[in-house]
Amino acid sequence: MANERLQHLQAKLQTQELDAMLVTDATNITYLTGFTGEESALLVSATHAWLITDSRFTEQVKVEVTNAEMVLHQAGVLAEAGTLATTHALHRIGFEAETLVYAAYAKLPATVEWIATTNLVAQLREVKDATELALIQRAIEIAEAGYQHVLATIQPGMTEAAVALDLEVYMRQLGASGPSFETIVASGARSAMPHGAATDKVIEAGDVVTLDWGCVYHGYMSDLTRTFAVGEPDPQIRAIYKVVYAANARVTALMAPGVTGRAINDCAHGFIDAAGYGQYFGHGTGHGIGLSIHEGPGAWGVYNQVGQVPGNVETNEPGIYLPGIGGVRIEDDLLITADGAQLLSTPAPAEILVVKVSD
Ligand SMILES: [Mn+2]
Repeated sequence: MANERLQHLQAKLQTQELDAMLVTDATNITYLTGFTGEESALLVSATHAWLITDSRFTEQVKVEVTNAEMVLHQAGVLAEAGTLATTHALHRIGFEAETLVYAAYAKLPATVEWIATTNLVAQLREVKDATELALIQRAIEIAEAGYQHVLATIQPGMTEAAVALDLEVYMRQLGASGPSFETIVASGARSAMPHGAATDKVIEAGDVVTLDWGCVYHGYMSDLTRTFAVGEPDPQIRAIYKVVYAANARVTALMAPGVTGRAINDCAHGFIDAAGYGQYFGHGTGHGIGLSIHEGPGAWGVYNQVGQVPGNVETNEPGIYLPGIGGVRIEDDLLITADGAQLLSTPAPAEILVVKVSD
């Protein structure tokens, strides 16, 4: 699998008129070689790949990497890339403009013509292969098992932070290496904060709870949101839940190859606008997931005119947030297929789920 990925990048070198590509983004290196260490670089020519690293990672490279030659640097990763370029007559080398910081750029050896490139590896990562899809699916299953555990245990008196910790421990027990981002548990009026990370606020009877969470499984991430209530919620919460549920369902029905990010975003925003809640839905409608929690085909903002393609894995996450009252968001993970989209997560209920408060 890793060899195929490397070949896809090598095919791009020709169209970019590059002799080689210097990959410094750690996640991109993982994608191309399987290497999970840090502070290393991957130099890829048309016919060869060198993983430039140091003695801390010698044994790890032997276990993880089969498609690149290990080179241990003495004077720094970038200096070593320059030495390899001279030895192998590589003159025009691309670097990753999004992630190479200026201080590193200033250290690139002057013996090479360095060409800024954008998204070369990121674009490859947008289309998931079978191995990746299986890992994402497992990351979703573990997250959903964690959610069932939360529903079975959450009660008034628990803090948001206690719920988050309990969820994260549960997911790790099932094989996750950790949460895919800081778990959001936003209860009561705090649920009107779209990214309200868990605090020491105590959950009370009648609180709506927005849980936005996911886990990492063998490097791959899930990202889900469910909104439920602990005891009977405010009627306005019940009402906006139905609107968000319908907006989410419309997006799922629309998602297919060729549909642009903008069209998807317009679908969710148009529906919520028409229901009268447009001013309470400020964020985009979704994003790609994979080795990163936010990746291509890009946040679905109004400027995204790129059509979806089969193999994209994306979130669908409309929401409505009423200041002082609370918010609702429903987020699913979907795979773009040949003729539509396949829901990878378990569908949310059409009416808000109410956890019974025990006596
Ligand atoms: Mn998300």
